Parts: sequence; C-alpha cells; structure tokens
Amino acid sequence: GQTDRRTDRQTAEQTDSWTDRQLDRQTAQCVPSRRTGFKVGMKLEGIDPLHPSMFCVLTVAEVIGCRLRLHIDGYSECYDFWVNSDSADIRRQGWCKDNNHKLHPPKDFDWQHYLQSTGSHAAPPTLFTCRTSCGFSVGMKLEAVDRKNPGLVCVASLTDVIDDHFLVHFDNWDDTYDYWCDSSSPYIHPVGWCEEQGRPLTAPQGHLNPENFLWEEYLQQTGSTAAPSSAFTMRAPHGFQRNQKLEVVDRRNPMLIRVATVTDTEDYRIKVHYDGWSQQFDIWSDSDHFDLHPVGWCQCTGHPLEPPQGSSPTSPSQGV
Ligand code: MLY
Repeated sequence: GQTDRRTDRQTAEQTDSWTDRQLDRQTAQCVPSRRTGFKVGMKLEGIDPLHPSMFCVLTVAEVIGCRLRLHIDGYSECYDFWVNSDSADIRRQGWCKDNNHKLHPPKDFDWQHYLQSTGSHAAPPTLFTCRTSCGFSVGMKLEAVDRKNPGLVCVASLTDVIDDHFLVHFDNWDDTYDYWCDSSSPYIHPVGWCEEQGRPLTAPQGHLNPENFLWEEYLQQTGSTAAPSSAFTMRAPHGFQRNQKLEVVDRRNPMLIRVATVTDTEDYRIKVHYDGWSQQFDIWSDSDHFDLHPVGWCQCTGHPLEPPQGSSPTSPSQGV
C-alpha cells in the first residue's frame, strides 16, 4: 500500500549507492523488508557457530545484500561466518547483559570502553528481528538426534532458551554437539519416544548402566523435569519437489549463492544440485535451512547470484 511504498522510498534515499537504488526500484514489491541497515564496522553480540552455547562480540566485516559476514572480535578471520541479517543468532549490543547470558568477549572487555577505544559503533537495536516465545525452559530433558551422528537418539537437556529457539545439549558431552532449534524440529522428541518407537536411546556419557537407562531414575537423580510433550509441535510438510529451481548458498564457499535444483526429497530434507557443477558437490540440506532461498531472492535483496557454470559466454569466470 501507500505506506509501504513510502518506506521503500525512504530506504532508497538512505542507501548511498546507485546499484542499491536501482535494485530498490526493480524489486519494490518483492520482500523489501529483507533490506538491511547493517553496515561494515558495526558491533553486535551473537552465537559462535563452532560453540553454539557461547555468545561473542562480533563485528560486521562485509555486507552483501541482506547477508552479513561476521568477525569474532579477538579471533582470526578464519572464524568469520555468514548469516542472514534476520538471523536469530545475532543480538544487539547489551543483549547478553540484559538477558542474563554470559558474553565471551576478548580480554578486559567493557562495551562502552571498547566502542570508544576502537572508534566504532554498536549496530542499532532496530536492525534486529523481533521474536516470540515457546513452552520450553532451561533444564528440561528430552530425547534428541545427535546431528553429528544422525543414527543416535540421545539423552539431552535444554541448556538455553531464547524466545522461540532453544539450545539442545547432550548430557555429559561438550558443547560442540549442541544445536539451536525450535519446537517443530524433527530432531527432538519427548522423553519416552525411543521406548515407544522401539529404538535404542543413547544414555548420557559415563552413565553406569547405559544398556538399562531409566528416565524416571535419571530425572530424579538430576532433579530435573521432562520437556512437556505438548510443547513439541509438528512441522508442516516442506512442499519442495524434484526439479524445482532455487538459490542456495555454496556450502564450500559461503560467500557465494548459486543457481541450484532440487534433485531428491525426504520428509524434512532436500537434495540440492548446484547447476553446472558435478553431482559430487550435491548436498542434503534441511528443508528449513537459512541457506535455501527462492528464485529471485538474490535480486530482491541485492546479492550477486552465481549463474550455472558455462551457462553463458558472458558469465564471470567461476574459479574452481
Ligand atoms: N564416536 C563418537 C560418538 C560421539 C557421540 C556424541 N553424542 C552422543 C553427543 C565419539 O565418541 O566421539
């Protein structure tokens, strides 16, 4: 409507490059809310992808469309990672303090002092996406698939809950197996699920009698409660079909987004082929993965799209 168009125009006036303005005009009807106000150098707080239980101080190192390359302050650039600007994994400066989360900053860290001494600015809170809450709380137990060993369903706990997302942790293991998900994740089940399904349940590491693990006993010993089965929700079918085209982040070089095709589907996953590349680079991806985008997404958000290799004589060289 009228208001939307006015907002678009204001956004266009704020952006300084001709290309941005051009894209705005072409795509005003198409996910304009995806445009991002994040700028290189802005500071924020967010989850370290290699240690999903930790929040770190981050700097925006690069912005392409509405994707951000984030640098973990105090660490090598080799740990930089890409997120969408609406990611649940990034938070405004001060969020950890206000929400009782430990921030793992570089040594001797204080935000105000840090911003001053580095001559930098915090990313404005308005740039971060608002979220709702869920029926899970910290400490609740459940049965969860170990994503790194997908054949295992294991005893797990919720060690963090933020809005509608929570951190699944495997009892007595380190946090490198942890993952964030929401109530509709197909990888989590209420206590008792394995028994019901006649599947083995992997006991906590070091459990004295792993073959005869008993939930009742364990809940009592640990003084914890089971996550209520009512809090688990059903994920809607994904709707992807074979041969559909999409735009997908290149898993080996996450700076790039490529033209791709769905070549197979499962209930919660799809197989993705990067057009023009050998099938050996095909990947299985969760159907709700943030790296899957509909056709047109790159154009809408102002992100380059890598065309299929050898698709046109004028296409930029792809490198190998
Ligand atoms: N062979 C692996 C299995 C680890 C499983 C961890 N899960 C249950 C969190 C190992 O011992 O490292």
